[in-house]
Amino acid sequence: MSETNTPAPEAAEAHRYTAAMAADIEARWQDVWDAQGTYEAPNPTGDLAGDPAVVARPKKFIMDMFPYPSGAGLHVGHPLGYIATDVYARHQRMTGHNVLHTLGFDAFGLPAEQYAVQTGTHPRVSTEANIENMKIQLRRLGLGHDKRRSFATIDPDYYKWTQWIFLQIYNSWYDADAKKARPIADLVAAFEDGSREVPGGRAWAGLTAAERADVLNGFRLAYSSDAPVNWCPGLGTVLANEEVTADGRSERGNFPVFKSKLSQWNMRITAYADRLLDDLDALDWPEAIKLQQRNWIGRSEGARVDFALGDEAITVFTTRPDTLFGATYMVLAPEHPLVEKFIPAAWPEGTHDVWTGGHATPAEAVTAYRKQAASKSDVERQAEAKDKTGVFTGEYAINPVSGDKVPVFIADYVLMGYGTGAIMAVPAHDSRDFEFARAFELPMRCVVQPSDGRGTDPAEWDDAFASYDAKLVNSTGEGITLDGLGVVEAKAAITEWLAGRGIGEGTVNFRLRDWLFSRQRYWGEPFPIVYDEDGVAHSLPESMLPLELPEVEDYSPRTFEPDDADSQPETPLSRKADWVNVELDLGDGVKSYRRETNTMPNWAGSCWYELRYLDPNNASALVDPEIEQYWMGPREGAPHGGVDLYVGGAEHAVLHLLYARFWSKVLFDLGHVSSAEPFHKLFNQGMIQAYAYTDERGVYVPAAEVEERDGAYFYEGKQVKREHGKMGKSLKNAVTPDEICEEYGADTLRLYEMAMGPLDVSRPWDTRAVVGQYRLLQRLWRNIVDEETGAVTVVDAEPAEDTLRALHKAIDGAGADLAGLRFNTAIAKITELNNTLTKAGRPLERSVAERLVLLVAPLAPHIAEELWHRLGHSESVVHQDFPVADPAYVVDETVTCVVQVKGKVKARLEVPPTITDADLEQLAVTDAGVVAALGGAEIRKVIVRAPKLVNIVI
Ligand code: ANZ
Repeated sequence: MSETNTPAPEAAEAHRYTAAMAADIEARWQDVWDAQGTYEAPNPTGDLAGDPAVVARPKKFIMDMFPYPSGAGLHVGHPLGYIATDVYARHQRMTGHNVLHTLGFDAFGLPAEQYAVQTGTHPRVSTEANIENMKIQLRRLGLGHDKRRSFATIDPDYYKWTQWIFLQIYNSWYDADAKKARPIADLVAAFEDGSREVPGGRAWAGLTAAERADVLNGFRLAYSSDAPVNWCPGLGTVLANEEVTADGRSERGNFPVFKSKLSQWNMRITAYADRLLDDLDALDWPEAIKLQQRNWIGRSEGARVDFALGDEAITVFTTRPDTLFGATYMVLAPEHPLVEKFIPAAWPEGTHDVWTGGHATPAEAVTAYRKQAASKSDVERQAEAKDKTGVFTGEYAINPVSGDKVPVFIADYVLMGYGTGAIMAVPAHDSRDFEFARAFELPMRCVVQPSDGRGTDPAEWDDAFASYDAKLVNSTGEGITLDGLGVVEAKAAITEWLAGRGIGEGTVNFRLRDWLFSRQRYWGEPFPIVYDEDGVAHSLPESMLPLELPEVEDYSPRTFEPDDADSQPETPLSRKADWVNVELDLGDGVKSYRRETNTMPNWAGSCWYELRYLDPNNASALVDPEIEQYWMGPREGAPHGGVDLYVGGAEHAVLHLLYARFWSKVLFDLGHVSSAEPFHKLFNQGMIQAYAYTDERGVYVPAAEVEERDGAYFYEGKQVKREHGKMGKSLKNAVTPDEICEEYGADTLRLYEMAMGPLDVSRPWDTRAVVGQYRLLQRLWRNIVDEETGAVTVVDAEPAEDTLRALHKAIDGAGADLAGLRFNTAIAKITELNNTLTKAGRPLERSVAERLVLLVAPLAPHIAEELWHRLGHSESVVHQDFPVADPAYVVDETVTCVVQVKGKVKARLEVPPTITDADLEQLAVTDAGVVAALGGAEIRKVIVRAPKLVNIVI
């Protein structure tokens, strides 16, 4: 590293591209762009309407996953995606598109609330300060955002519409016949006129208001339920499964956690399971993300089968009804409600010791086991490696096809929330059942002939035989045999047999659960819901939106004695009595109501933000339909519509991306938008990783102060160990974009981040490598500006052939790379061109210099704008046309093609190596020498072997 990057004081370098020069250029052009609204994208109508000629261009809506404005600000890992979309957006603008690119802030959330609890600062105050800070950091990067369209999800003008959408969802139901959401009023009308039966067969007219509300709650797409949740009195809040430890305590604080039935809001996303799955096919998303969504939705085709137990029937869900003859026992989820109904007073004669868990009676065993199971999360219960536990209920059911008596167990590997909460266990062919049967010494029966060479006695196996690719055996019963059938045929045959007897049917099951939508938090959107004196929920009319968050003194939920299981959460909003208790006229006179005091989860605001970018100031609709149609509507290649490019991290595969798809579909069904999908094309950028260093105690030391000597690393003179990790505060290895901008300028930072590797691959940050891109910009500058005088050195002359070849090759390659998000290879091609021009050692011709600047413009917009103006232009480089390659100069070599007539060589043609057969044939048959050789004879056949041979038969 011989070159220094601090500005040199000598006059000789006064016009050199240095960090100081970059800082000046960048600040200057950022001001000009803001003042001139350079990045403003016109809408076809409304307050952001603009130049119809621009609106008439093909549109491109390019988006980033918007940031949460954290107090720590940005490190260089954050803007990777923002720079990538910006480069892409700039290239699209230069290739004739009306480009919408902006960035807002996802600003509700826990960190601001926790900070408020600790410091007393209102979350709005700290969040807005963080947003301001982040805006300064982002502006410095020269991102071409339409700033008129930016907002934060905490703006009342924005969350008014989040609440409005909640009401749309609340006031609709899913019509399974029409396969779409419809207004709840349609359902009420159908109940009233009897065209649809009220559940339970009662007459609508005979129901009280509370009963009607209850019935409708069972249909609404946003509904309240008393689902058991993890209640932690010591923390005063409910917790997600992931926040509870294996022994049933809170991860934070180690307090006991209880399953408690609390009234919570839910979204009926399960109604859309099929459509969420089907519509994935037409989306241009990474396959890995589609797969994650498919697995999360988890569509399983199988059957329900009834097993008789006395007068009761236990219904199981199975994906393998073909293995019914192999079902040698049953398992119910510990919470299964049927269990109470049938447990006998005493263990039946001959009960195996290991089945009882050492308990004196089935009732005692069940109670003890339930308690143990309640303290585990679903994830833990299903963990593959876990030892299988369970206990016998003391009862037997009847296998409907073999007639065998099968013992009924409860065990925590069966979940209440999936299928029917009961399974038929087929230990020979299901690995979980196999392990359980081993542990409890239960019989196993092989009913699928193993195709891997092992025998049919499961007692000799090490694991279950689970393959689908085999034939059924041991499966003959009264009036049915499956023996010899393949799995697929056997499934169909047994399902039909069961259905014929009314003891089973084919069914589809989904893993997807409804979305728990309320939180006991302050810093979120209030629900536009009030309860009347009978506890019946009512929605607020649109005229009362936004329902703003009230000011409170205390932002934290109330906590209780840690073991006070009967306590109830007290949300921060519930303490604000004058806000909670209101007198309202909801259309039937002024009455007293109580407001809902939960708030929405932080996912709500990101479920629809793409729509608000389109029409951010619209006071009468979430978005004007014409504007929505223009930017988002269905089009060729995107049958469900959606954003043209959405870039963000792969960690959002199932939460945000699924929720946003769900809201889109509801809004689409209700006719508010023309797009049924929010994001047509998704791209996951890689992560910027960074080296971290630990001392001999394993403690992280500041990475910036570590020195390298001969491949070893030293901090304060002592050797430290280098490892690879995420960038951030905790590993003491964060590098801020501001530092890099300071040292080299934003254009260098942009180039470095884009040059590090393919966009979707994670890459290690290396501050010492940044200078490489800085030097590229310095050479670019030197190719156009005299460093001593500052004069532009270009000449008005025709470029030489070799220069044109280098130029057009770079234009061709880099242009395709920019359009294909291959920014690293685009930079490599531009670098090569710039080096070639430097080496030529002669002044650049103006036409070459200009095209070089245009090539660089999407990647390093500030220096490009400066050079463009110095080259004598007064218009911004941002809206210039991207150069177009002349194909004649793109192919660097030609190949010689021989043309034969009657087997004799009659011509040699110099052709591009990529010529097509058709073009080559055309060239050959019109070549003067060939025409002469043909002498007017009729051509019978032309054999073309492009690019080397043409053989003409006459
Ligand atoms: C018998 C059987 C035989 C099964 C066999 C599998 C293989 P997916 O594909 O994920 O939908 N199951 C059903 N309900 C369950 C619950 N509530 N908790 C835990 N396991 C449950 O899985 C469906 C299979 O998982 C079902 O098919 C059932 O086991 C089990 F050779 O039934 B199977």
